[in-house]
Amino acid sequence: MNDTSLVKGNALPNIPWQDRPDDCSDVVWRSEDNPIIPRDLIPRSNSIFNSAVVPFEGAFAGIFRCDDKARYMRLHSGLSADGIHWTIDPDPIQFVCDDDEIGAFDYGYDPRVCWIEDRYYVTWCNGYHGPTIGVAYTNDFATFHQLENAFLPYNRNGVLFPRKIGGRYAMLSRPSDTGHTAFGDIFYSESPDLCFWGRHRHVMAPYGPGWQSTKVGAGPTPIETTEGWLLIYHGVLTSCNGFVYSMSAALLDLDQPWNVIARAEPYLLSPQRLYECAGDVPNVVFPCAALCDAATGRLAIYYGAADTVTGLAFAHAQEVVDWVKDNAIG
Ligand code: BMA
Repeated sequence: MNDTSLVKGNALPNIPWQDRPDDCSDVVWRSEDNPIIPRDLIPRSNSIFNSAVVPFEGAFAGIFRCDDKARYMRLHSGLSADGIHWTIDPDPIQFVCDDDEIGAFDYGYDPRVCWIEDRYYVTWCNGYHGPTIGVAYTNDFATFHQLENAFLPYNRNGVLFPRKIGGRYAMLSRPSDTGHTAFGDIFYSESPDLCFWGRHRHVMAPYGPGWQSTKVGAGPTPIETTEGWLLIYHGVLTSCNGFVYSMSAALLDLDQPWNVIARAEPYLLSPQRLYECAGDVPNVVFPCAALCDAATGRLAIYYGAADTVTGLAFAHAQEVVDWVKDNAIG
C-alpha cells in the first residue's frame, strides 16, 4: 500500500509496525505485544497509560502519564529506539516556569506532544483550581519550559494542531467539570502566541445512543491529509456499569477545522481485550498519540488501556479515511 499522495508529513520508515493478521478484517488492529508498556515499568508507578509519543533524533521520545503509588498523577519523559521498548525517567518532569503561580505543579495527566515549527509542545490536563490545559515546550525532552495555561478551568483533552491555521496556532479542547464530567463537546480555539486563546468554535458534540453518546474528546495530534485533518478521538458511553471509552475518527476541514467533513458512526476500537476491560478503570481505550509514516500511510496509535497500561494499534491512513467516509453519520 502506498499513500504517498494522502498524508502530508515526513517519511518515518522506522515507526513500530505489524501487518494486519490474516484472520483480522478490522481497519485498526492491535499489536501482538500489547500491552507494550506494563504498569510497573518504573519503580514508583502504579500505572502507565494515556501517553504521547513522537519521532525524536531518529528514534522516539514520549511523555508518559505515570500515576504513582500514592495515586498522584504525574508526567514523566521517556526515550525509545524502536517505539516499543521504553526507558522512562523514574522521576517526574520538573517544569521550568517563570511564574510561580502557574509553575506550582498540582497534578498532570493525559499528555499530548506536538512538533510545531522548531520545538516540541506538550499539552496536558493540568491541575490549577481544577483541571485545565497546561502548555510547555522542549527541545531535548530533558528541560521543559512551562507556559501559561491555555484556558480557565475546567477543561481537558487539549490537542494542538501541528501547524498554524489561518496564521494562528490552533487547539482542540473539551470543556468539562471538576469531576468525571458526564458531558463534553470538542471545541476549536486559536492563538497568535500560544498564550492568549480565543475565537472559539464548536466542532462536535456527543452523538446518538451508542459508543459516543456521553462525551467526546480529541486524541492524537490531527494528521494532515489531502482529504482534511484526520482526527482520531475518544467517545464515551454511559453503561449500567459506568463509562465505556472507545475510539474512532473524523475528517475536519483543513482551513476551518471546526467544520466536520465526515465523522464515523461506528467505533474503530473498543475495549475488548482483557487488559482493556480489566484494570484500575475497566473498559477504557484512550488514544493520545499516533506516529505516521507519510510515505506509506502507516499509523501506529498509542492508547491507554483500562487506565493501567499502554497499548499500540496499527492502521493504514488511506483505509481509515475511506472507512470514515463510508461509515459517516448522516
Ligand atoms: C477521563 C480521564 C482519563 C481517563 C478516563 C477513564 O475523564 O480522566 O484520564 O482515562 O477518564 O477513566
